[in-house]
Amino acid sequence: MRAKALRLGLFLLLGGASTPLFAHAAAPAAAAADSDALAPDDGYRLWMRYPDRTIAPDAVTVRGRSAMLDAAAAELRRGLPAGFGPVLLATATDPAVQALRLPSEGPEGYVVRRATVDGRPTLVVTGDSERGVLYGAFALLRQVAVNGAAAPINLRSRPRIALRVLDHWDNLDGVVERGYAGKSLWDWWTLPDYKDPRYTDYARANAAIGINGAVLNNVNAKAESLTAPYIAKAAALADIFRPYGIKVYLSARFSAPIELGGLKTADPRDPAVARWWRAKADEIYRAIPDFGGFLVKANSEGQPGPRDYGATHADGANMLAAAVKPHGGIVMWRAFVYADTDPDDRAKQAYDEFKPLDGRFADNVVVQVKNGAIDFQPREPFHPLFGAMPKTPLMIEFQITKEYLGFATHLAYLAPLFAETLDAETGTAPGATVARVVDGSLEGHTLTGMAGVANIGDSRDWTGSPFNQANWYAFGRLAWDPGLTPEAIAREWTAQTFGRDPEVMRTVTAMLMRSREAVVDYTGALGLAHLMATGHHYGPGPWVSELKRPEWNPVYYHRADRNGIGFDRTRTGSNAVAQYAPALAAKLADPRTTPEGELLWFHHLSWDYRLASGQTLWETLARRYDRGVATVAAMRREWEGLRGQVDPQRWAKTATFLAVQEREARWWRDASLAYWMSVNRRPLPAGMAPPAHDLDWYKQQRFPFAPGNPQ
Ligand code: BDP
Repeated sequence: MRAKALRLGLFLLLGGASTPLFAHAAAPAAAAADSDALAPDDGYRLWMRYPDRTIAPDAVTVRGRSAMLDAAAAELRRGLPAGFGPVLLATATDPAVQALRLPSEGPEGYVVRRATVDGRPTLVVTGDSERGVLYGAFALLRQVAVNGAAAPINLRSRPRIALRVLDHWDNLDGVVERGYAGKSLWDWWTLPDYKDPRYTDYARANAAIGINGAVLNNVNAKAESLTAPYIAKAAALADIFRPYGIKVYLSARFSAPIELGGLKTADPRDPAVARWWRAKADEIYRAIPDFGGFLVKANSEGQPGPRDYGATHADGANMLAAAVKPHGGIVMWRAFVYADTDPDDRAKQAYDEFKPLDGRFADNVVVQVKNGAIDFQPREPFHPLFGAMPKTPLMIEFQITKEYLGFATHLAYLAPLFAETLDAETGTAPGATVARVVDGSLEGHTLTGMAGVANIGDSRDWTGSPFNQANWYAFGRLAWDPGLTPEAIAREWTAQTFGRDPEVMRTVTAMLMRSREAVVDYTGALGLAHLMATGHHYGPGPWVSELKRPEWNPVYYHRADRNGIGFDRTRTGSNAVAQYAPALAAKLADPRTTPEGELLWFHHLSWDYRLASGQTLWETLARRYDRGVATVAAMRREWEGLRGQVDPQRWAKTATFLAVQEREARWWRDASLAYWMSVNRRPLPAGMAPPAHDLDWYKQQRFPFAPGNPQ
């Protein structure tokens, strides 16, 4: 249903059914974008690969002056093809625009329409605010890149989610936790003096997809981020981002009053602690008047927090919220918690800790919940907190960087993963989906948000590979409108990134659309999770069993033995299913009514259990590994077929990475099968090739200095 309705929506959005035609003589020729589409391309321009011959500067007029309107106009002058125009940029308060009686799309929305202004046919880009105008300008550029300059233009849209935020897990020494695209984009050492032009390009790329916030530093935060020198550095970035509608936020280390303020405690109920944070917030707002607020990882994986003092997460969040409240700031408080002292199923712990706090958070706190209850795995059922805290705004957190889906080298388009969670029905009310919890429409919240852990670094193509750009892009587009389909987004991205050649479009979007499921298949299908190697998380490690905390070990998650495999989360096991709404819980309690892709997440089943297909669990699981490898091999062949149709630089990098992916998919397959066979003592299903090495060989693999794993 989503697919049909929304595809139509996109068609309309892109002007498919609009009547007025903005026809200009020179437009069709310019539609081909670059004159030299096959010139080597290092990927730096992302989805902003503008034509060589651009619009005459005076064909874009701006009414009103501000840095944001200037940024919007500059972008159009840089990106619209020669012959296009005239274009007028103005907010809805402008008398000429007012006279047109255009619809309002709210504080951040836009309208792009053809109209007669001062007797001349003009393309009007407008919105209630300058931010709307900015987004309208980028929407126009997208429309032209995707449909060509000659296509009809009649655009209007507004974001469904208020906070559309990238979380950078960037450390002050330049290492990016779970980053696979080089070092941090922020050169903290030369800031605030040197303002790398790249910071502006980062802001442009984000504005183009509607992202309006950036958390600059890692959730595993250092207190130093809150010292005067680092506040000045953050302020320099905020100044650069402001014209593009992006606010900066900082991750706050909860114990900073001790580390920086010399206090004896960080107890949120201690007045001296609250005073310290108020003074700190005042100091930040003096430097960054539109500072967004704090992101906090507390009492999670060793981070300090209110639980250290017997206070609750609400006590901690509310104390910080009070500090930023006078300035209009917010607190994004993460629900990613699991305690080393709690023997209960890790998947249950965040719910158990947070659900009782529903209704106890200040009105400028939003609780940030990962898409699933464990940790950004290739597939997880949606987090049971969605739907369980109706009185609390919940923002969703996705991981754009591919910590668990093959780092930067594997091609895995994540929009299907994001959409799968957003579309999931919570079962709390008819039509209740995770998207409707997140966009606030279900429970009447206006403080709404979507966060994505960024995959951006200082690598020339920003994300470590041309195809990883699609995940940054898709995150922004879904944060703007969680109803867009992954396929529609894939098509948009492909057109802007590789051009509109039909064969390239068809091949690339088909590759994108199958890629995530391939990763699920070759890393462990049917609801298996957390099977990766320790620490760096690179490659398979389903055998790992000796780590200190039980829930760090893959064996804790798969529970495979001679007879069966899977984590029993029904009443006979941890009963995590009971955290879902009753009807859904009942469905998940029975393997026959559990979605096959989540089967072993919820059930421990015999290797001989028969799936709906009639095949045994073991045979299905085993053959999925082959299917995953085969999909990657097919993607390689399809990409090979595009040789000469994509510029040589991006083509070669992608071809090499696909070869790496195929090799590593086989490695995952072989290592996993060798391990499962050592446990279940069953032969491989007929016709399947044996693993290339014995199990010990796979166990002995070591990868010192694998990226993304700060030491
Ligand atoms: C896990 C990462 C770890 C993060 C943690 C988090 O392995 O590096 O610090 O999530 O989200 O996925 O806090």
